[in-house]
Order: sequence, then structure tokens, then C-alpha cells
Amino acid sequence: MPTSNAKPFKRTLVTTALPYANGPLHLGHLTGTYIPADIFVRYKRLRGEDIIHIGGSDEHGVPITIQADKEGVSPKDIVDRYHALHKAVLEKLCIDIDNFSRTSLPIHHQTTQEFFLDFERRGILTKKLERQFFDEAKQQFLPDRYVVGECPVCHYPEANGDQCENCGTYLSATELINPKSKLSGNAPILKETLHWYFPLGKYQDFLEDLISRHERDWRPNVVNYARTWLKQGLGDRAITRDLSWGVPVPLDSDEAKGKVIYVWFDAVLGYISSTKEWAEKQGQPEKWREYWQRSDTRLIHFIGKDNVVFHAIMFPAMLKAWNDGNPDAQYVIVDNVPASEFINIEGKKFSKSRGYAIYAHEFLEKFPADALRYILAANYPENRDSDFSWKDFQNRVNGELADTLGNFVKRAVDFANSKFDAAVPADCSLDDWNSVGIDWQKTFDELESAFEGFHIREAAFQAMEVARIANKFLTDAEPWKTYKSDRERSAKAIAISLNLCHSLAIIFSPILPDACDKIFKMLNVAERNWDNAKQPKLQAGHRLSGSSEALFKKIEDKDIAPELEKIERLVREFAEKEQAKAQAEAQNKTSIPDIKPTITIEDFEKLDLRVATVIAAEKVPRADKLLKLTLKLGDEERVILSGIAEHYAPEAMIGKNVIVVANLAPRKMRGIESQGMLLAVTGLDGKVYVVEPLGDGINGMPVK
Ligand code: B3M
Ligand code: ZN
Repeated sequence: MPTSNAKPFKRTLVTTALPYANGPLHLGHLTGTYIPADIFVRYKRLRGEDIIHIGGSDEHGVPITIQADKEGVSPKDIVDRYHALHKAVLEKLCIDIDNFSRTSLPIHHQTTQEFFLDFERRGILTKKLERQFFDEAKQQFLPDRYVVGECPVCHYPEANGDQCENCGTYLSATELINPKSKLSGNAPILKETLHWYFPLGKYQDFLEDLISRHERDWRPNVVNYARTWLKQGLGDRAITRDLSWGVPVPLDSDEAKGKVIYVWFDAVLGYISSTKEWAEKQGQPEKWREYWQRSDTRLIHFIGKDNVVFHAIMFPAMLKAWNDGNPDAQYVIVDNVPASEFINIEGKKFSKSRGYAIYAHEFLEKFPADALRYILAANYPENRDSDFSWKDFQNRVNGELADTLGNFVKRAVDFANSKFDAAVPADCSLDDWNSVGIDWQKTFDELESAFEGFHIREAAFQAMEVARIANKFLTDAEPWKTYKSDRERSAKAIAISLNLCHSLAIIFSPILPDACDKIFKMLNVAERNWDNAKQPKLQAGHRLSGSSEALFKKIEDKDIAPELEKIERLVREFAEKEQAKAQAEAQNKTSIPDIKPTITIEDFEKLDLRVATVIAAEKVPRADKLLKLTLKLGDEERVILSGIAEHYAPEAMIGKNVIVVANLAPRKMRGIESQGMLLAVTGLDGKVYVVEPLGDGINGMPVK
């Protein structure tokens, strides 16, 4: 993948997605954002480039308040706890981040409100009264994740009101089947509420152009995902919520009371406020503008694939909206969005709600940061989901880090210390350098394009190749044997090996900063510069520190046994639950359900059942179960979405008379409004049968 070189960039601003401060960081956060970003930033720093890495924790939104509700504490308690934990973990993992901010800080509230007010004053936002879910028992609106229900796309029963954890689809709560309030467990009612909307659709052309310009340097998954959104057409997006926790809507009017800005609108602006905080800490409060408001800055967002729409669509559109009205303060627009796929654990999908996760702080209590960094780099999910397994972790740490890299460095340094008085014992010429068996030109071309192009897995692989060849070189040269017979040869082999140690320390330092610090220390070298890795820099007489230490400890079976047991237990428990659920479902399928409680004739008369005739039918894209039916109902035409696609081909439906609930509140699914419901029966065989009234001249007539 070519790196972006169309513009002569002078500096780079790297951002990592702000994790919600509602639970500990897990391997997904690390592999998707922090590890690739940190490797990239450290590599660029070795090249002497101007680059900063900005991040922080996402401290607003329903994910936070739900966790607070669950624990019976305040949202502030939750974000304080997890912000501190996130920060500690990043330090322990040696993430060289320039600022790790918090979206609950005043500087962030101000930044967010400034954008909101600018848009409001320039007439960009619209206000709309819309019906949203409301919990009558709790007297509270239910934004986003406060509603759970069945996913209309994959039929996962516990999809959230904003997104389905199972299939990743973004949803709006009203699309869920059988929605329930997370607060009371009751079915919510719909109630009108006023909100501010951002006209994403106005930026369609701008966004199409942005994606087209990057169709070759952005990952295919990002381009395709963004295009899917663009194809559907971008509508207005509500950017306020009825919640008490968040950035308050900065207007004095009564209608703004009790409303906060939608968490995603504020979270992406967190990158800007974090940079402002960083600049303040530097004592140069205006310095943030260099990174955000100069066109020769390269902006890169490291994210997981589930956040593409916000970074490739929403945030660029917000910045464009700002830029259109503020000629003197023009923000840079994103240059790349390296979005990762997901990492599974032992072949299974990670799930926070089921506790099926590996948490970074727990991992780092038992194993060193470099080992974790390496395994996540070596398994980086660039183009497809990858897998973490404890056995692979053990094998790679022992075979690659300890036996190959660690063993090579220790053998070379120990031998120089003990036999050559802790100094480089001979010169190392370019010819010597080229005799090792490494095609240096090719190696560096590959390494550089891997690091530059965010091909993290490839970078780890290429670096380990150098270590492999170096280790073999030393083993084959046998300086401990030639030391007695041909001391000069022995000295030469050690001089070459020490230079290889030096190169490896540079090449590996973006991935293994701790271990490489140790190598630099043993070699007594202070300078860190990428180009120094390309040639032998250490010549005869250069003094080593004289001490040595093992870089990596091997991982024993007993070290990973409890981890494997834990995973097995979780998998077993999950399988048991699934089995119980499947049994219950099978029973439901094959038995006739009980009759529901008695209703009155008045209850029944509320239903307006009508005969309608199907005049057109088609499948709904990306929704396996849904058919979009166009019906003639008397004089009107209606569109109804029905979950019968697995039982009826679209053409088989055309011409059928059906019965519809004609006065059911319309509901949006997959962006299409369904104006009613079709009557159908699920048989004992699990098949769905549409109810078809027989007769002529019945179209439009009520069914009683
Ligand atoms: N907090 C979602 C997440 O943690 C969200 C990212 C914000 S990035 C500006 O996956
Ligand atoms: Zn789903």
C-alpha cells in the first residue's frame, strides 16, 4: 500500500481512539489502536520526524452512565477509576503517548461547546421533534444503549440501541425487535422530544471526494465501509441526548434544559482538546494549532473497525463544517485511518458482556510488556480478524524472543565481556557486514515500507528475520572455538555480532522498547537513529557497559496453565448457556404456546386489520431475513418490511392478498420506514406462513 506522499507533510499528528472509561482495557483496545500507533510513532521518532501521539479516555455517554447505574455509584466515580487504570496500563505497556486526556475536563467541554455554538449560530444545525423511547416507570428517556432488543439484522437477542455487539451493525433504538428498557426491563413507550441535528447529508460530496482521493492509500476495509454509508445516503444525525451526564448543550433556552451533546460528537473533538491540554502542559498554549491548523500536518487516526464511520465520515464532516465558516482557523482533514480488524481469543469472538476477554492490567501483572507488544504486533489483524492463543504466545516468546533474539544478544555480549575485555574487539567493514547473509538493501526497503504503511505484522516478521539470520551467523561462526585457534577470526565474528545487536536494537525498538533499551545499555550506545541500523557503527575499541542481562524469560507451561483453565471454563460456561438457550428455543418451536391473558372487545377493536395486496417485493440489502413489500391498501400504497425473506422469494409474494396491522406506529429498520405489520404464523416446523385471506373485492377492507 503506498504511503501518502502527495503532500509534503512537515509533521504528523497520530490519534488513538479514546476508550470508554467504563471498564478495563482489553487486548482488543491494545491491538486495534495503541500497539500499532505506538510502533508507528516510535519508528517515526527514530527517523527524526516531528510526530505526536494524542489520546485520552472517553468519559461521557450511556456506556458510562449504565456502568454507574449498575454499580450504584456516580458516573464520576466510574470515569475516575477507569481513567486512572487506563493511564497506568499504558505506562506499563510503554506506550509513548504525548497526552492522555479526559473528555470530562473543562478544556474539552469548552472545545465541544465551541463547535456546537459555531454550528448553531451559522444555522447549520436543525431542531426536530421526534418520538423516542421513554421508560414510563423510571420517567426517563432511553437514549442509545438504554434500550436492548433483538437485532433486526442478525437476530442477536441482546443488541444495544446504538449497535449490535454481535454483527457490529449501527442501529437506532427504534429498529430493535421487542425493545426493552435497561432501567426497568419494561417495554418502552414512544414520546416526543426535541433534539439538534447535524446535516451529514450536506457533506456527501465532500466525503465522496475524500474517500475517492484515498481509495488507494486507505485500507480496503475502511474505503468499503465508508462507501457503504455513502451509498445509503447520509441523513441528519441527532447530536444531542436527554441525559444528565455529558457536555451540556450550551444554550440558555428552556428547550436545551436537561440535554447534553451526543457522546460521539464530543469524543472525536477530544483529539483536539487533548492536543490543547498537551500544548498547555508544554507552556505553549497555542502550539496545538501547529498540529491541527496547518495544512502541512498529516493527521492519522488509529481505530478499530467498529469506529470507521465516525473517523472517515462524521469527524471529517464536522471539521469541514467548521472550516466552511472559519477561514482563519482551518482544521486539517484526516490523511489516513488505519482501522484494524478484531482479535479473537483462542478462536472465539471476544465478548465483554460474557466476560470472554483478556484484560491488559491482569496480563501485565504476569508477563512483561514487550512480550505482549510482540505477540500483538505479530498477530496484528490488518486485513482480517486474527487470533490470540496462549500456546502461540508461549511458543513465540520462547522460540522467537528468548531463543532467537535474546539468545543471540546474550551470547555475543557475554563473549565480548568475558573474552575481549568488554570492548568491540575488531573493526567491522562493509564487506564484513555484507558477509552475514542479509540483503540489507532489501531488508530495509521491506522494513521501512512495513512500518510506514502500518503493516505491523510484516514489520515484526521482518525484524525477527534479521534476528534469525544473526543468530545463525553467530552459531555458524563459532567464535568460542576459533578463539583458541584463530583469535582474529573470533574477534571479527564478535565485532560483526555486536554490530548486529546494535542494528537489532534499532530495528526492534518500536516494537520492543524495553528489551532494546537493555541492548543499548549493554552496548553502551546512547544515540537512537534509524539510519544507524543500516551499517556497522561500532568499531574496534568501542567500550561496552560490561554487564549483561537476559532479555526475555521463557514462559513455562505452569505460567499459562491457569490462563488456559480460565478460558476453558468460560468457553464451557458459554457453551452450556447456548445449549440451554437452544433447547428452550427448540421447545418453543415445537410446542403450541399458552393462550395470552384475556382482553376486552375494546382492546381488540383498537387493532385495524386490513386486507392488502402485494404489488412489489424485494430483498433488503444486508438483511438476510427482511423483505421489503410494497402493498396496495385501498387507495394508498404502503411499504412494509417483513421478516419472511428466508421463507418466501420476493417474486412469490407478488399478487398475494395479505392481512396487515394498518394502524401500527411506523418503525424504521435498515433506514427504511415500515408502515405496518404483516400477519403470519410460525408453524411447528419452524417455517413461516403468511396469512392469506381468500376472496375477491376484499382489498382495503377491515378484518374482524
Ligand atoms: N469510545 C468507542 C470505543 O471505545 C469510543 C471511541 C471514541 S474515539 C473518538 O470503541
Ligand atoms: Zn446484529
